[in-house]
Amino acid sequence: MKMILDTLLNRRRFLKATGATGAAAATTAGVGKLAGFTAASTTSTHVNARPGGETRVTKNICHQCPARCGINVYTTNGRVHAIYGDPGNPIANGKLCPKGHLGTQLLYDPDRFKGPMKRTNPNKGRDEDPEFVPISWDEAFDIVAERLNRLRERGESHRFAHFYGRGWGSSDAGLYGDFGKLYGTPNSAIGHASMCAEGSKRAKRATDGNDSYNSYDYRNTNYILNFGAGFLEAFRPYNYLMQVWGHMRTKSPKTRVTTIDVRMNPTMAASDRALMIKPGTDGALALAIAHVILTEGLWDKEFVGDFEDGRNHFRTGETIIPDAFQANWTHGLAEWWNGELKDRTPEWAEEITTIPAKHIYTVAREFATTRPAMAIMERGPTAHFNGTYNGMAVHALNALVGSMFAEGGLFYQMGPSYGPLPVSADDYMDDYAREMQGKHPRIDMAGTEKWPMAGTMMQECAKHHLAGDPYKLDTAMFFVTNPIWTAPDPRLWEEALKDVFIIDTSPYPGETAMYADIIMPEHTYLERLQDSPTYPFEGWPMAALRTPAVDPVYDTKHFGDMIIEIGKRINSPMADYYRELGDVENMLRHRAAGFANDPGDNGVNDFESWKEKGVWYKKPYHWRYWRGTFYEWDGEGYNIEMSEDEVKDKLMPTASGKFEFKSSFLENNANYIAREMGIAEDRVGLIQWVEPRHTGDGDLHFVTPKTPLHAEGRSANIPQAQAYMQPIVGGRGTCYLEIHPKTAQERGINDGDTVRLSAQVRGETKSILAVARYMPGHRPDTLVLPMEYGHWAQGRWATAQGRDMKPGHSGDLTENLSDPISGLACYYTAKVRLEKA
Ligand SMILES: Nc1nc2c(c(=O)[nH]1)N[C@H]1C(S)=C(S)[C@@H](COP(=O)(O)OP(=O)(O)OC[C@H]3O[C@@H](n4cnc5c(=O)[nH]c(N)nc54)[C@H](O)[C@@H]3O)O[C@H]1N2
Ligand SMILES: Nc1nc2c(c(=O)[nH]1)N[C@H]1C(S)=C(S)[C@@H](COP(=O)(O)OP(=O)(O)OC[C@H]3O[C@@H](n4cnc5c(=O)[nH]c(N)nc54)[C@H](O)[C@@H]3O)O[C@H]1N2
Ligand code: SF4
Ligand SMILES: [Mo]
Repeated sequence: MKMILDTLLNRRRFLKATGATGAAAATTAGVGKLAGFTAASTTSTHVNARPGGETRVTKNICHQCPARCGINVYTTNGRVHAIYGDPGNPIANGKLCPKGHLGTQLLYDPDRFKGPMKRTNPNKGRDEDPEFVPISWDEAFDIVAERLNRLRERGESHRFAHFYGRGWGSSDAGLYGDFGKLYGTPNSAIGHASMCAEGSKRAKRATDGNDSYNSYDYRNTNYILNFGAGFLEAFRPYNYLMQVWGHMRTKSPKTRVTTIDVRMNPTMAASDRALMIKPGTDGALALAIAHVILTEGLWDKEFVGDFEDGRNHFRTGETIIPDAFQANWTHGLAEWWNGELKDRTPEWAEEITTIPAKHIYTVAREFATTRPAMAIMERGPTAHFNGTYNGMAVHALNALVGSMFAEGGLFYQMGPSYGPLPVSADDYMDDYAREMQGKHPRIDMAGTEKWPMAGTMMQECAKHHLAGDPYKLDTAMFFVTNPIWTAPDPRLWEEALKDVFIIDTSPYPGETAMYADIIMPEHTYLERLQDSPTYPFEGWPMAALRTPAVDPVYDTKHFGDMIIEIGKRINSPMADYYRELGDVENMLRHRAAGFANDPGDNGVNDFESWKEKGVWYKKPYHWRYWRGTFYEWDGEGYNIEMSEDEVKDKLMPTASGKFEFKSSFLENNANYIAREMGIAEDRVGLIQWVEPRHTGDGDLHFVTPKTPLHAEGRSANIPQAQAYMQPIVGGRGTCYLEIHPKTAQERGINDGDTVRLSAQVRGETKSILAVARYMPGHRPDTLVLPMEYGHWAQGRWATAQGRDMKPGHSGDLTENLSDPISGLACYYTAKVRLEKA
């Protein structure tokens, strides 16, 4: 295997594509760029003799995680040599996380693709050399367009799919919807959200009506109850969270933090209280906390409502008379109490979560009496079969303490004042495109009776393709996603993608690229022009812009321009649409035109000033809840009192217009939930305890968290990132399986031993190897292996078996099971067996 990879990486692609063979010499563009690059390096030798040669600073956005920090990129004589946080960017504030600086390694990664290529070996597999040969961009676009035109002629355009992951903004992922509509496929695009963090979004959709992650007013909060969010290593925006952590922990009063996790991560180590929970049981804990808040009369009466007689009638085990409770901004509390919560005592929760009841009482009282307080969560509680219900129970705590839209509480992110595009896709639809609308389901079946509440189900696509149900894919184009490695049970994807024509746009030789028929390498983020409205942050709108720091190092293109170029070649009116759209820069100029009427706080009012400052933003947030009433900003203060209808329309778009403890969203799908989750139909709306379903058939829980140097699946080929991968246990240049010493010793495993982890996947035993590292801080029943490892492609450092053994890929032990409601893949729900190898 290693030999084949070396061959792949070093001989064929590099030598050919860099122009060392005759074939490459034909691709003039590639060679030209490369020659330019070499010349620049030569010049820099000359310039080095004059210290302080020309340095240019360009504004960009880091692409290594969804935080989207604004960066200043320092380029001297055509070479990027430094990246710092942009002091003018409100997320970065001049700072970066440890990964931000490593952008130069991604730009100058020696394993990058040097230009477009096509596959000449028809056989696909881990051990097959794709035998790529360089082609021109025109040839690449023509090959793809010809396929797409042929599909359209045959009435099979739905068999083309776009897959994407970390794409942002109107200039790349934003192009998908119109492409699908004009071309005639429901599969533009299948996003990776169901393999990421969709659970917390759906929990919010089901309770407060917003299908979104929250924005948070951390600066003003006094208590954080953190359910399984890696606040100091992953949760977004990571860099900013570290900054605001400093503020929260030094202000007066100091923000108290209680962390609920299954292992001693940096966040838990830095918190005031640690609750070491059994995986998949956060819902039980949150319900018990709610139970204490109600029985002890600690809820926020102005937000939630109160008993008519002003007395507290919530008593453990006793129902209340529904009419006796007068709800205010909430819906269904009496039914929730009577149907679920009255029995959910801390003593009950102790049995399920293993957290002592007395700690649950303490935390519940602390949380409810230290205001403002918020309960936050991410993949910990949600990447399980019961994830949406767990998440709803956590989010309900925010309603109980009156934190929705309150100072020191939670909001929803506003969008930027973008201008419209110069053309509207609706004007370019032909009869065929109209006919295709709604004709076929998506290949992932999201939004159908199979997954009615899921927005996307990428992890299902391989299975569906193999079964030909709902149909077989013909052609697929990938953009910053690599499910053949990152999906649960990725080997199924290796099977599935063998007979699909694959177009990969990765600049790097990842696993998808090894299966690709056409390589259309994208610019890295330091080489491209791209917009990005902020990921949910403090609520007020913000949109950053990335500008190229250097000319493209190789013969690459912007993904948005690839879509436009393909669109222009489709035999339909859509070709005209894309000709009118022009290119990415033209689109962004139209977007920026919207700033003229709404200049940013930093003066940004057009494309040029956006480019210069790198970010447009406009404070403050427009809405605020204060002691029973919602207010809207009038330009000077939160002075406009909102009606119930306005609150429903703008802030809590549920059926009731209130925060729902009894979810109408779930009740609308009662039949499905009852069938899939075994819950009585008349109970599905209640926030409730649902047993997790663990996969793998082992005896030890298995989690694969993100570490600070970890950039999803993308940092594995950065040796500098690998060098500090596990700050707590000292994983250097490798990655250890973190294991409680007691658990290890019971199995005769010493610190440093090689171990075998096994799990049942699709009825078969699958195993990976890893090196054990004692970690007494973790739960003894839980094994921890960060997911970055076990690549079989992606570059020389990602695959090399260095000094220490690199572990296998955690995904190989992860069954493809999803939360039926959110569709989120249950990455944290496997149970595995462990033995000395
Ligand atoms: N450094 C870094 N930051 C990132 C990323 C990255 O790759 N690197 N990726 C970004 C992406 S794509 C995402 S989706 C987010 C994810 O952000 P998070 O969800 O915050 O990160 P994770 O590490 O997936 O999971 C958080 C924690 O859940 C814990 N956990 C597992 N099971 C349970 C459980 O049952 N209950 C509880 N309470 N905890 C549990 C894990 O031990 C882990 O500490 O991070 C983003 N930020
Ligand atoms: N076992 C296990 N698996 C997991 C998780 C887990 O906890 N455990 N976590 C999951 C989570 S939260 C997420 S978000 C997913 C992420 O999984 P994916 O969506 O697959 O994303 P990545 O692995 O980060 O990157 C995918 C590809 O993008 C390519 N790429 C990098 N930069 C660029 C670029 O600038 N342009 C283009 N076009 N391509 C680029 C890379 O080469 C890589 O092949 O993984 C999930 N997978
Ligand atoms: S938190 Fe780090 S990796 Fe994420 S965008 Fe910011 S600097 Fe980049
Ligand atoms: Mo993610």
